[in-house]
Amino acid sequence: RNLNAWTQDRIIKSPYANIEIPNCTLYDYVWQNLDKWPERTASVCATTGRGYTYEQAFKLSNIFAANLRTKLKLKDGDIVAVMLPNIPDFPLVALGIMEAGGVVSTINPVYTAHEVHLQLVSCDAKLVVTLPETVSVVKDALKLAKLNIPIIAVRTNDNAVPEGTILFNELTEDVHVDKSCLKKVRRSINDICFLPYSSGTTGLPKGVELSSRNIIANCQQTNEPLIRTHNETTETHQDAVMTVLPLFHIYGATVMMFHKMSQGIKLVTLTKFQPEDFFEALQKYKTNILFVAPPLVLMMASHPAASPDKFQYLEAVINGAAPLSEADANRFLDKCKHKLDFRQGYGLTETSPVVSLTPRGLKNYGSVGYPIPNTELKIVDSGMKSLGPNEKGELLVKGPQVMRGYRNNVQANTESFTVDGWFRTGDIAVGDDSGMITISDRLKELIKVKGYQVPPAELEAILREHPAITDAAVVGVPHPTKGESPKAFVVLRSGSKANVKEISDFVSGKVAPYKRIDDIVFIDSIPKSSAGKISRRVLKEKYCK
Ligand code: 4UV
Repeated sequence: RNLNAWTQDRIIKSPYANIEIPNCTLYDYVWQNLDKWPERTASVCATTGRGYTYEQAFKLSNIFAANLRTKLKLKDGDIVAVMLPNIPDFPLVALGIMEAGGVVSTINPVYTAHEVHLQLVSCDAKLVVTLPETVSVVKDALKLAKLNIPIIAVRTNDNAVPEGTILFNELTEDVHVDKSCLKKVRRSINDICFLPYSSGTTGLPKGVELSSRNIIANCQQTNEPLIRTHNETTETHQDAVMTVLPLFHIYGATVMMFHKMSQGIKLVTLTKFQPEDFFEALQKYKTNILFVAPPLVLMMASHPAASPDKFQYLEAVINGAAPLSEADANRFLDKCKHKLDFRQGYGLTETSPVVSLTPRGLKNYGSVGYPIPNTELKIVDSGMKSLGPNEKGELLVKGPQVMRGYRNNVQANTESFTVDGWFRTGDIAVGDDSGMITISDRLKELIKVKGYQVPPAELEAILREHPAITDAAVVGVPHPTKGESPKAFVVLRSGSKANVKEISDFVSGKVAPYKRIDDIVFIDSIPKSSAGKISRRVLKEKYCK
């Protein structure tokens, strides 16, 4: 490993040798080794034990793809919204859509109709896949969006299926479907296959255009022997990864699903998070790899049911999605009676997601490690001048995992990339002499609650819809278990009366539970820059100390 990471131009090079990116679609990449492990479990539900072997998953997903083309007339490049929790069918749905030439746009299954409709309109979805339990939310969203597109329901139990939906299970069981239609699919490595949503540095959530090349590159980059977190699947060994973090988020999708399936690993899916079920499943399925976000680390360190035996099979635990303190990492590690490979990854939806990862054995838990192969970093000041070792500034990234751009958003793309092609992360970082990165702050507006994105602009738009409110601003404030929580500042229309509860309920009716605002302060005016931008720093300094 080359630790002379800094170049004369103050670019931090990856210490690892470059990797090759195979020229294929993500769909082909994930299934490329299928014949090595057809009988191994691909995915299994942690609570019911329902699941699929690799061969079953491939076959059913393939039939689903053919039905999407023939019965539902899906065309190359069509967007399919997937609003599902972690279920063993998730990879069959996602890969089937890709095989049929479609693009998967994932939606958080706890979203309200208001949130779902915004994404359906923005991505111009041609189909929605969801659970029977969330069909009514999707129907309400379609009404709000004035859209009339088919809904496919994935049945996971004996519950009734709402009217007007197509059963996923029927689309995977029709073995007589003509598969020749799949030969007509024309998707290449540079076409988008995945369209998750992220607010980026500012504004509302935007579609992040990820190509097969972006995601395949990220899988290959994290296969590097010094940083990989998995073992090889062999005749006698199969790793099991616990997918407790959501598969709709890029961390779950690439790191836990696409990458791990390309390596023949078992996905243990947890649909509904209950600490006791989670601990039991860790032990029952002998889960040896676990990806976490800071609130989960805190919970594992402190929950009464978290006895050391629950963690006995864990070999690698990787934290990402939000900052974790060394003290919290150690609190969890003290609970485990055996030696664990504890790592920290850093990345963004826009970078497929992994940018950096700590190498095996590195005990600096506050750091996010070195840039992964084929990745270059730069740290710049506010005037975009490159900084050197031990100087704090905004982190910029170049690499094959960086998105093509935000969908239909020239302005956001111009703001997010420098003229010479560096992607601006909006995070404040520092690199030491060896090129090891520590994330120290966030420059961008984004709030992260339990690792989930909460874009202030989205909450501000909702607050401004309230009849008693003329102006509003939202900032993130530190929270002991969630990492951050949103705090709102509102200016009431003169003569109007509205109390904290009324406003809080108004917002809660439109957003997912983790975006709710309980902390509301009434002020006379929102401080703004001369260009009319909200001065969030001023609000934080004045009211959040
Ligand atoms: O777009 P997003 O919601 O994406 C993520 C990605 C999480 C990842 C990525 C690669 C990994 O290997 C992994 O373990 C987890 O969350 O949010 C992107 C923003 O989240 C913050 C940072 O502000 C990003 O711009 N963030 C992500 N990872 C870290 C982090 C981290 N390890 N430490 C501090 N902040």
